[in-house]
Amino acid sequence: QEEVSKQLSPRSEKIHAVADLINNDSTKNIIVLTGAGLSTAAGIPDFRTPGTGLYDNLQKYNLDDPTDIFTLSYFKKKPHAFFELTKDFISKDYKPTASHYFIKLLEDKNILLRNYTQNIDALEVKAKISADKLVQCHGSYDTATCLRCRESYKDINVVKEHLMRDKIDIPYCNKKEGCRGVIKPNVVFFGEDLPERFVSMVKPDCRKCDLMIVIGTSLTVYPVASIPGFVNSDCPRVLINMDLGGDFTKSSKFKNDYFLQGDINEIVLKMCDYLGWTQDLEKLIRQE
Ligand code: CNA
Repeated sequence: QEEVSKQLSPRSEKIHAVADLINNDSTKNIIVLTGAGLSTAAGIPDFRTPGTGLYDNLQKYNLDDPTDIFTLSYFKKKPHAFFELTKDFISKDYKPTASHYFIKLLEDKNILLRNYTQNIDALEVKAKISADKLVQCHGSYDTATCLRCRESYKDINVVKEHLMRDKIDIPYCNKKEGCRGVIKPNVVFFGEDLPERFVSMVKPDCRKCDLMIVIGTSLTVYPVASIPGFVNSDCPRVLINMDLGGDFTKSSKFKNDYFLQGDINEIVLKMCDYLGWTQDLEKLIRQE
């Protein structure tokens, strides 16, 4: 904490210092690691913000622990809670935030190596970040798998149709005679393996990374929370978040850490203003 705060001069100076790093000619391979905080401005609650976070608002499900709702053993016994939450989520048309488009802008400027996202809302896809530039570390709702026969459902509408009925109808598999396994969207639950794409890409990407920008995550869910620690020790790292988290607090190895504390969109818009990117950003937003 002390080490990080030493670098913290008045906020706009810090924002400008980070913007200068982004704009530096030698910066060519930026990794942006994102979490649920990126999408709160779109109206999607995160997990852990006291009061508004999902973990403080699951009373109706009578869970022993709020993480049960994303735990495989619980889901196998009681899939209703997760599907009710999913129904609520898929019935709304959430829009990407300005900060999602900022990541797209980094791609357009040819300096985005990759966006590793923990989010399952696919707002990165809506913001048109290319599939090649995106790693959805915790999966997505786009596809689903039968938990019994492991057959893949490439069309998530099979699940959606069941959920959108008046009373939630659990989607059961009919690919093989008599299977009747529950069809689970391919979002990664606690204790499940992360997608192969994450496993194979994360370390090589981090070796190439020359600027790590972490946005809107408490850095508590592993292995993703380890990503900022995989970059070379001379790589500058930036955390844009309400609170400090992960190894940004006790970074002995990393000497170039920046903590931009505050509201994500506010900070990103100030950064774009300083970079002279505001018009480009607005153009992307308008193209929505
Ligand atoms: P988290 O633990 O809830 O942390 C979110 C962080 O963002 C917290 O530190 C907040 O203080 C911070 N934050 C929230 N809003 C803002 C804001 N406007 N400005 C600045 N900071 C803000 O969530 P993590 O992403 O760290 O946890 C990983 C989980 C959350 C992943 O498995 C996700 O799948 C899961 N999740 C995803 C979504 C989504 O897809 N939108 C929503 C809720 C949870």
